Amino acid sequence: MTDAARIAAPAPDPAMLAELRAGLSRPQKELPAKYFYDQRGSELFEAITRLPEYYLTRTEQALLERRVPEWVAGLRPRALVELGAGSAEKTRTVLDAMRRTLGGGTYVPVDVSAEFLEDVAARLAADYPEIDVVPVVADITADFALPDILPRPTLHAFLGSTIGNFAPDAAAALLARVRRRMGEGDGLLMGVDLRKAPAVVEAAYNDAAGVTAEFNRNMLRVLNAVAGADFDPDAYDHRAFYRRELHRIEMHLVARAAQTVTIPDAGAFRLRAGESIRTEISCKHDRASVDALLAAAGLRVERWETDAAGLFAILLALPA
Ligand code: AVJ
Repeated sequence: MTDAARIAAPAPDPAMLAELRAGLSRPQKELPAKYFYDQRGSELFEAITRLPEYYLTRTEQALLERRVPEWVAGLRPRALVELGAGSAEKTRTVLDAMRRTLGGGTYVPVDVSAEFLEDVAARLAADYPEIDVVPVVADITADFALPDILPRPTLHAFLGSTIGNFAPDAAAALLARVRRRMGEGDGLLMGVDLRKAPAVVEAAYNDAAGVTAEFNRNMLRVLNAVAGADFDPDAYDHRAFYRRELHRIEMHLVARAAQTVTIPDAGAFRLRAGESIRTEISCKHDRASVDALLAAAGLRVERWETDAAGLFAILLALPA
């Protein structure tokens, strides 16, 4: 293949095709949440974070502003590795504290959305001349490489309740991979969405302006672009509902009429009218469930902070 042809039509990665085929072959069809985040998906998520119903981001931001200065002053990290960095707005609180404590450091934002990550990294590098910004494009659900020489102590950050996208076993496995990179003196800063009245959670994932619905449908556009699928995004309704027994909200795309979807080299998949594809789970936690996840990963809570209404928590974890 010539370089020009490769750029025009990148061959879909076989592992991606296998993952899509497996997900669409289950009784409850499902697709991995990471496919929300192309440039447009990352922008739609940013819009979600500003919605009145989406309490998560602003609550977490206030908690970070309240506690990160003292937590960073205690740990004195020389590097920050952020998993699923997104727009990195909240990260500024941590970078400000690093700058104040040690005068600089290294920032490694890790994200699946390459384009978006480049923009964010360039903006942060301009705003923080004393910080080395080293972006890494990677899927945090797989094992990925970090720069060889990371200054220590290193603070790992996993904010925004992204841990909620993983069911408990997968969440513990992901945290265990983070733990394996950590040594004595390193820390993990994490944000978790807490259990609360289901109506409050459901409102956050069913906003009145319909931004979450567009974000959900965007996954089908992403898969059309990266896997050559032929989804008709307008043929699906957004649905999000809380499952009390599993302490999680699920997002689905519901086919309005019967659909046949073809993904070259992965197969043809049929949906009945009313059948859904699950696109995301967002697990909600409490102190006990967080303690259990961390313990399974070889970590323990050192600091824990929640807002007065008990909506959200941030925590600093250390090797157990
Ligand atoms: C970025 C995974 C934390 O689960 O709340 C927002 C993504 N989905 N609205 C979440 C999301 C629907 C978000 N996370």
